[in-house]
Amino acid sequence: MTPYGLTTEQLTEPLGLGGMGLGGMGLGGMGLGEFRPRLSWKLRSDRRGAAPSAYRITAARHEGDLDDEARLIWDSGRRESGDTLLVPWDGPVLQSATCYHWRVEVWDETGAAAGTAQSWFETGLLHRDDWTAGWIGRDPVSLPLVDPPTDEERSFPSPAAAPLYLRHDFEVAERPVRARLYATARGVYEPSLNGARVGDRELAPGWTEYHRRLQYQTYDVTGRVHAGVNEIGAIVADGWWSGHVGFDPSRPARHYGTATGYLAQLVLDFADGSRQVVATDGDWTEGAGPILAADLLMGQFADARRSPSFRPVAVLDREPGPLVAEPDHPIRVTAEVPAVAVDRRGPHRFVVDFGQNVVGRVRLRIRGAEPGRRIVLRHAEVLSGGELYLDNLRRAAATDTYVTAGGEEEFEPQFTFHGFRYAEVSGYPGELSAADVSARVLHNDTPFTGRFTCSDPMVEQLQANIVWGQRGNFVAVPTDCPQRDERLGWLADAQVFAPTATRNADVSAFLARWMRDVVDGQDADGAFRDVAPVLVLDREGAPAWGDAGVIIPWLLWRAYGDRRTLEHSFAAMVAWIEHVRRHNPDLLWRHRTGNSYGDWLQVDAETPRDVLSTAYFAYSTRIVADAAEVLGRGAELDEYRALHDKIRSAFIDAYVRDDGTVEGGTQTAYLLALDFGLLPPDLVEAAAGHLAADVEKRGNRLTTGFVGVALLCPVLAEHGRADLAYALLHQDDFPSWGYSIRHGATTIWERWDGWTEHGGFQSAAMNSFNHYSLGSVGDWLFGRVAGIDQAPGSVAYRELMLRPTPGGQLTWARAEQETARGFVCCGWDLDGDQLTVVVAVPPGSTAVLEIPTTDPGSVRLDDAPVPAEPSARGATVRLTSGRFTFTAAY
Ligand code: RAM
Repeated sequence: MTPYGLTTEQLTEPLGLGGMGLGGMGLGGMGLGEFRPRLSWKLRSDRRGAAPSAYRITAARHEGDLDDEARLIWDSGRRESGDTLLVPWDGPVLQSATCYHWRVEVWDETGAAAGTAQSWFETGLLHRDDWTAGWIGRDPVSLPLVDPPTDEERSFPSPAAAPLYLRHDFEVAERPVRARLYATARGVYEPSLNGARVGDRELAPGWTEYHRRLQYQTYDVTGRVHAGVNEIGAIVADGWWSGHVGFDPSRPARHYGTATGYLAQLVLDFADGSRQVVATDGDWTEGAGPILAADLLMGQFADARRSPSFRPVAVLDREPGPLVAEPDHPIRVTAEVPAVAVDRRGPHRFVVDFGQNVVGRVRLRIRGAEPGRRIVLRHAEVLSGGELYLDNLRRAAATDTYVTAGGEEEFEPQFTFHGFRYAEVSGYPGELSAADVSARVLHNDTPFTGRFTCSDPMVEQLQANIVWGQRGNFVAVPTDCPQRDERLGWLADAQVFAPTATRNADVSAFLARWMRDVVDGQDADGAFRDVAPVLVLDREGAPAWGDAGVIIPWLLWRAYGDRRTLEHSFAAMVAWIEHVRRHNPDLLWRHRTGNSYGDWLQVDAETPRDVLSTAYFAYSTRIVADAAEVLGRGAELDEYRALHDKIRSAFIDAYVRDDGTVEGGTQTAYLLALDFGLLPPDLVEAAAGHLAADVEKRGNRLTTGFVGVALLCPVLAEHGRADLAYALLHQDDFPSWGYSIRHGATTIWERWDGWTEHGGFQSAAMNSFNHYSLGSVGDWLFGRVAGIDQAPGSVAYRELMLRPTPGGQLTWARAEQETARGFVCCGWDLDGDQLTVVVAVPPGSTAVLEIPTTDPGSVRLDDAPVPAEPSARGATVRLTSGRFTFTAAY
């Protein structure tokens, strides 16, 4: 058995780590006590039954010192514990800007030493006093630097708001042995050193509730600073700070501020122990450069003929403000998708098809253009009549313009992003070849650690569409969509999709960071909002929307063992329940339901809003009680268990009849009542029957919207109707996942009827082709089709419940997940009446495997008979860790 995959605060070898306190202001989590990052490791073994029994963590300032007991700065000693997850740093108080190496040593269940692994993390600037930099920017009263705007530029802000080009020369006597750049912006920025870009982050510092928390980034620039004169610089564009965000047309009001700014500090350490700090101050210069306008929604305008001219900056602010170290995976370009077709549409005009709806931007190579040629790129998710369909982008112009300088050129905008499968390139000189154009994909670079495969290409396409939807919408915050003038952190979308997201990728740090925005957005009455960060929709969140504030911290605990986010969110979770209770003393949630969206975008059904709201009130209350239990808060546990029981009784009295029908009679009404455990036990079967009957009477078709759809297949399968769940999965008549795929979808559509044969496009006012919400079925593909799930009460896949479910037209299916504890796999394969089941359980975990066999006596492991308990679904086998291949009669 060996440890591997070491992380600090759920990140691999993070540079520039600081504390995170929920809602906490201040640097590095100041005010929340000392910063104690949490250390984790995974385990693997070739031996069945391997499990950890003890661990020891040692830490040192230098890697080599880990071997020298006398030089350790922390030695946990041998701890008799199987813990592997999020063990808090217990060494000396951490210093700013310091690298710490740590090693974990593990013992197995026999007490034998089982190997070691090591890793490191480096702290950021943890204290206010570490910052000497001031905010710099453009003097608001200075004259515009550039010519009056042309027609193309008019859709952008005034030239005075052109991106800031910043520059400063500094001298050093010798090469530093270590150099770090700490930087952030009011806007989005790209730092540079001696003429070359620093780092590979995109759209830094990301988007947070800026007035509460602004993230700074740390870059290792050792080797980039030389003796003599060096030049440090940056470009800063509007981004979320002062650009167009969401559907609020009042951009001139600016959401966070009227002007962009930059704050940076370069810390140079020399061999003799001396230190030099180069910080943003009044000595820097600023100017306008080739990028004359850049906006997340509108696009970018660059004139390559221009070179920046510089003048003194204005010092905007000497206080750094509520800085926090970047706590999660930054946005990066993670893939480059080649053009699959380039179609010439006229002189200098081409339509490019990338074959995949992506989020990012186009990279274009241009050869031999005359200086001053204007090349314009427009983007669309779909075509209409062979041309770009732009209406559904609403106000998002998504247009990039490049004015050539001549010669060999490459253009890729850097301060914008678009959602597109197609791009129109006009003004291009000569023939555009597919080799000269590609789509660069960007998103928060969460490690994609899950894989689902099966025998049906259509279902595999569904999984691919789900993953592309996740990539495209985990950009800075979990967004509803990436293309139109919206791109907001909608709470319901995030909570219905989050379980699926945790299957596909390690989104632990990403969602935990966003939860702080959700909590910060809570109003004084305890209401979470519909979106976070809060920019629009300034009222209480709707049922199932606001509830994300309760559901996601609980999910992060269940999926990743992140107790701290649960702890830090707990008061806010309680306040949300109290907000609903206060305004609904009869416990039916009918008041203060915000914009009450109901089962948003349901088809041919209308789930009563109060049924949905009250079900969610009960569900969230139960989670709060469960969370209280985990956190050892007895008073709240009793309080919210009792409240849950009362809400459930009120639900039954108001909405459930003796024949098991639920008010409204819709699929979603039954799904909520069944999945949230709201029905009297003796009516469960009848209610499940009504649900199945509704699906059947519609010819195996669904009616569910955002809220119900996540529960549809799981609940049917749970109640003995896996056949119907599969019928829905394979359905390709309207409405279904398969319908969109049959019509070319490469991402999940916002609406079942985004485009139909009978109606064409849905209203352009709201019709995204890249919305992940209806992709929440992905959790079921992993959990039940392939069969990886965890027992109730299990945390981070410690007690696995493996339930492979052959069915539908599938002959095999398999899921793999690199969980926080290690590798988990479950797959099945049907060959005539012989079933093969392959599973992997990581050290320290156990599993209950249900083998769906017709004959429990036929179960064999490694070709030898193995005792299996007969069970309702066939046979049950209890497993410790290891890899196993079973066969059984089917
Ligand atoms: C739409 C968003 C989002 C949804 C809300 C109710 O505008 O795209 O997906 O949650 O409405």
